[in-house]
Amino acid sequence: MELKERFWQLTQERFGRAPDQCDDGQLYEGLLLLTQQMAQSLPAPDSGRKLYYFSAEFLMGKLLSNNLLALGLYDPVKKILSDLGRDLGIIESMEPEPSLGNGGLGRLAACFLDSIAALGLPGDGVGLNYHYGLFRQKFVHNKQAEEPDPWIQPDSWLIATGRTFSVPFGGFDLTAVLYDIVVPGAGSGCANRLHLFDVERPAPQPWVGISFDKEDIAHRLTSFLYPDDSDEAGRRLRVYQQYFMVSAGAQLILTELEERGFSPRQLSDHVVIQINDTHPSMVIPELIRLLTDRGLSMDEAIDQVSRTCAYTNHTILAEALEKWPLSFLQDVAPQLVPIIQELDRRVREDHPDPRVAILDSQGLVHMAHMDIHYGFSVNGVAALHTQILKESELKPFYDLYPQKFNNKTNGITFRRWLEACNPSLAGLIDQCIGGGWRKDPRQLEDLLNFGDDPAVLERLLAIKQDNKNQLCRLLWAEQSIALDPQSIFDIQIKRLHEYKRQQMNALYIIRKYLDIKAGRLPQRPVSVLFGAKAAPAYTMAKHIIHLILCLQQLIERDPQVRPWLRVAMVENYNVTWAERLIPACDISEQISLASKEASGTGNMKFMANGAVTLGTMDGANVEIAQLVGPENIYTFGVQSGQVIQMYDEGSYRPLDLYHRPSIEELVDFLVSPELLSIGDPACLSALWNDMKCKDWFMALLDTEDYIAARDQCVGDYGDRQGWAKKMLVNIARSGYFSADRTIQEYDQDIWRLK
Ligand code: BZD
Repeated sequence: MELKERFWQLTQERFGRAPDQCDDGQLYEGLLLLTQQMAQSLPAPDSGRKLYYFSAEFLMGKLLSNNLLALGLYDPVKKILSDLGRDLGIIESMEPEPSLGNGGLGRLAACFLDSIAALGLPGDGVGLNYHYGLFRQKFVHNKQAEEPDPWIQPDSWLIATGRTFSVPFGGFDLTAVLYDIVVPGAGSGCANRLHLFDVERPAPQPWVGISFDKEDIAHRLTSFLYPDDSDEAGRRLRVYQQYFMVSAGAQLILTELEERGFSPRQLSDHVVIQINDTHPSMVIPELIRLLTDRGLSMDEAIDQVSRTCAYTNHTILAEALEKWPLSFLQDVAPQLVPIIQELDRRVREDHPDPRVAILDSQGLVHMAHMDIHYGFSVNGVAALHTQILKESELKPFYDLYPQKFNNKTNGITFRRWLEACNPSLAGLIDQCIGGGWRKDPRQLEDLLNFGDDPAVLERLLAIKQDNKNQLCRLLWAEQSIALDPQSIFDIQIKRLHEYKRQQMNALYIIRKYLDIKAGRLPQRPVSVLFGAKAAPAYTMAKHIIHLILCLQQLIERDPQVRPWLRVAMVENYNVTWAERLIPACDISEQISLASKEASGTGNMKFMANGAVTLGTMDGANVEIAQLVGPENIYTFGVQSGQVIQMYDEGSYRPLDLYHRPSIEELVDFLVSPELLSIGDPACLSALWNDMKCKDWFMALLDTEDYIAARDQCVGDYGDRQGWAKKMLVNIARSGYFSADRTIQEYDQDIWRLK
């Protein structure tokens, strides 16, 4: 049946009316069903070995456009709608965004699923179906407030499979119900699945504190995605969530293995499990348990699992490396405890070095250590990150198992992050080099032939201007934020964390504010945009949001400053906002303390959309700098080796830096009468004090260098031709960061699926 007929039939059946009589919500639902049906009819890729990508987070973003693109239906559907006088953009905006992730790690998992399916590789995601994703962020009195974000509607991308698994917790069992989201592969003609487990839940209870009984756990288990630093009760619930996910996931794997006609003894021949950070690490002891239940000896089970599991590390921040008290595990999954003890015993027998033990002297289980000993691959997510893992963070492990370590520099899907979010730029690229880059983003390099073509450079600038105009309209319509579209758009969007140093960006804003007040006008008007959620319990991060919002208000009220400098923090920053902000960006802020940002992926998205990076030599910025050359990126700051040395020696003294007049003036502005009259003195002085005396992520160390580099960048922006050429080189060299390339490397070096 023709697409159009099919759509008519569908809305008739569903709503008793033809599409031209449907409202926007009905059209959205109709398209959802249509897309869903077509995606479901695609076969799974041919399976040799099958990958299961285990992750506590999948930050998928809205799916309608992406799925339409993958199925080759985007243009036909757009045409059908426009013939009806309707706009696909408006219909899409009806879709709620599922926010099942904190940040980069969750978004990476989503990009990977997209690429795995597009490459026609057999690989499913395994995760949890949180009913409320990460909180919805509101700004109240210049502070972040959190609200639950219920995203599941009666019609959604979730398909009830009817499959269930029983998960045994200490003292009771819970039933895991499996929902699937179909992941159609662009151009591959096949589809994979994202498996999300949900708990069968009793009726809501009036909660008075957490009791950790069966009803209480059942009710809470898949309610919330816990932010990366929750309290004791939150941490304990996270262990319940993790075990629930891996136990149900491991049972699914063994069931599918059997359905494919293989025995549990053949697990590693037919299955590979990628463990996305340590959140799913309990899959190792759980699989060992399930295999021994099915008749394998302990030796055989350990051998199978060790040849099946591979681990990805996403951070060197000590506080983010999971260590669970054995007593938690004793409560949650007592059946795992003897297995973990046995794994620890075997490690100690072979390697007496206490630094590589699984269980430490305080009774903590080091999840990453278990992954490294009992997995066959360990990878970092950018060249520098992997080097730091080998040379310092995980050195004792690298000395034991050099062959297990490998690098997989992150990537992004260009289908969402260029084709879908920046159609005008995609169109210009097609005109210049043809459409081959859509399948193979490395072909973007052909754009380099147009580096001296004034017409192409003009078009690049015009498209950027157009995207900025569009963003201004949206910001005004949705958040009452007014910006000058002719100003430079300087953007920092990412989770709020001290190591990402949004506070250093704020110091630059203060520098410019003071200059303007003193009559020293900047070279040209700049708009500084932020988007960031802070974990609800992360006090210092919330203080930084408060500082930024106070600066925003201070400047907004000041007619002398406003024409030259604006600050705007987007409320409830999410994937959808990223898709609007990135195409409109001139300067991409990637200013983490060198060594601390494992990779970054926002940096790659900005680059692909023609923004120029202002960044430290950290994470994948290092690779960006190599690709584009020094004239097309602005780097600054102390190098990672020196930073690591300062931490080792404990030699960093922020107070000494603070006493430099150029810095003291900026930091002291936090507690100036201007700011105190707007903000909360307790928050601002706590932040002021921390910056001077602690400054754990060394913002003051790089402040002067940062200000100089940023001024240089703002100055160079004035040479429009020169700037356009930098944009072009960035776009042209961004193809390396395609997630398709990353996934091909995972497949070649780790998974070996075909
Ligand atoms: O993973 C991020 C890193 O910080 C980035 O540098 C990197 O690019 C991406 C992808 O590899 N890590 C996270 O996003 N981590 C979390 O979101 C997280 C969530 C829960 C608990 C701990 C960390």
